[in-house]
Amino acid sequence: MIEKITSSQQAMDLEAKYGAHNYHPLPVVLAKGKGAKVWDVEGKEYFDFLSAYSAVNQGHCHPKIIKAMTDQAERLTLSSRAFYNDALGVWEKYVTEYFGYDKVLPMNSGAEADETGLKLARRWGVVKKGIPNDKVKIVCCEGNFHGRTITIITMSNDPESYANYGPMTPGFIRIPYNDPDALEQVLAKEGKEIAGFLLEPIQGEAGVYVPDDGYLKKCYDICKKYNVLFMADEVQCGIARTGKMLACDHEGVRPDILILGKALGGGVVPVSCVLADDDIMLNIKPGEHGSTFGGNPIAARVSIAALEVIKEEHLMENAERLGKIFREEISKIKSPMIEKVRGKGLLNAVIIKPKDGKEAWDVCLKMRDLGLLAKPTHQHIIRFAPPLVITEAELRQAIEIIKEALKSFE
Ligand code: IF1
Repeated sequence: MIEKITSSQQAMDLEAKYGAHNYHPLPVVLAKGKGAKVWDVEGKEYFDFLSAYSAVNQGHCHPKIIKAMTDQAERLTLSSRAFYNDALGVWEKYVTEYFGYDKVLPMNSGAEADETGLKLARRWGVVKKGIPNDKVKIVCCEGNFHGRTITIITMSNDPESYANYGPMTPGFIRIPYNDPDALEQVLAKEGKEIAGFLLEPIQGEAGVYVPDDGYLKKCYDICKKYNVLFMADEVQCGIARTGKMLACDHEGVRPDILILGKALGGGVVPVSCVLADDDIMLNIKPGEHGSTFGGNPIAARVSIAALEVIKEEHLMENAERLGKIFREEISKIKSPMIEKVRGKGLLNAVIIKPKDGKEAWDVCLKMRDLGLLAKPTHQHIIRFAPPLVITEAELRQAIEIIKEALKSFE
């Protein structure tokens, strides 16, 4: 029998009883979304300040993106890559010109795109750099988050991500983030067997850790010096989120391997991809990598619309301008619970100092009651990342809610 949801509690009870317990969601049940707002089952309105971890940059249910999906869905939803379809090539041309690369490999989730980037780098290392197949290595960073597969959690130093999942994948070296000397040292020592350096230009899960100015460029130059590929995971900080199309654009760095996901699909369908030039991309031959849904017609049409919206609605500029207002206004709040605010564009986080046993989770519950949804990462950090379509008026209303929530703990 298919249940009809008439209350939030009913929905939460169903998930508790029948769903895996691999999340601890904030107790709110969303039923509708539009732009920067969402509504729960009872019709209460909230500002969405998580944007599904930056997948909904274009705002919930953007009409242009929804139309692209429904138009295609009535014609052809899936061809697989066993045959061609009349949408994939159109998207491939559009997205390679949009970001300035020779080729693109379409996948679905961010993790799949990161895995694809790792395979492309290792394959290039073996075939083009001449690294012995069983020796090829990738350098990654402390505090990284690149997804949840067993190879990807191998790179993690967060036990919540990797503990008790059995043996890890060989071939990774982890160095401190925001430390170009650490990269220089490891490449000087082992560079001959290293194919790539994978990093997030801003570490999202680590709590919106923005590295020092110049860090990306220094690392890029060090990678060039040792013939190592610079691999940027822009799954979360890309697609205009930080006020530039890519977070790497703040330093004029062009990654050798660019990994995209989340908002690439406008928060409507899973679309991810890897962009690279021929020298890297064409080492994977037909039949050596793929995915059932990767590059499907709906994903292709939705992603074109999602990227058009970013430019048509000047969402980069909006993120840059409103992000500055957000950080300025939050910094003015006199609250013993605000330790620090940091971020770039509309990817921001507030570090919360616990007070009288109340911490970030309690602040998020209070903000929920007042009409704003956000969630803590690593216990004391609240990420604030609204859809990039948010208006200045909405942002200022949201800031008032944050102020009121913090004030309630005084
Ligand atoms: C969860 C975190 C954020 C990502 C970067 C790849 C991926 C992600 C930089 C993988 C995904 C999501 C996954 C989601 C929560 C969220 C998250 F808290 F897990 F770490 F945003 F910070 N690269 N991040 O941020 O993309 O396979 O999920 O499409 O797993 O709980 P995905």
